[in-house]
Amino acid sequence: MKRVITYGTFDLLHYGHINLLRRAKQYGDYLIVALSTDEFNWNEKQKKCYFSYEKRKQLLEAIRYVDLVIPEESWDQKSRDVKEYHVDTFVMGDDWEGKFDFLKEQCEVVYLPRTPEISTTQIKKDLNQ
Ligand code: C2G
Repeated sequence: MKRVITYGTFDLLHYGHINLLRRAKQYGDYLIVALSTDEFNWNEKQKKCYFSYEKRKQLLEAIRYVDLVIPEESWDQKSRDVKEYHVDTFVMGDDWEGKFDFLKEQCEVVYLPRTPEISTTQIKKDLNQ
């Protein structure tokens, strides 16, 4: 079984996220999503999520491409996760291009083109108009 992992906040889940998850799953048979906790988002990304970790987890678990959701609590857990979950392929959107190349010693690293013209930030801006 080929195992894939990806990381993110996935707040205000949208089709850009789904496109990423669908393509990530094509690299294997089992897709793990490491979902940023509320604390990690606030402390490390200065992001205030609209939906709580539990709600965002519930949404992700309902997606056909997703097999397991685990918490992302720190920037430096990736290497440990790759080992612990026997990951073959690490996938991220290409806004992170090159940032996680250190994982190449442990697994395949793939950066996928982001879906244009959609982001949680843009959604929030549009709703405020
Ligand atoms: N994404 C995408 N296209 C978009 C928006 C997002 O492909 N239009 C991808 C991002 O590149 C990322 C994933 O969807 O791979 C999740 O996006 P975010 O929730 O914004 O994730 P981010 O805040 O970048 O967190 O340790 C890594 C971080 O947790 C990544």
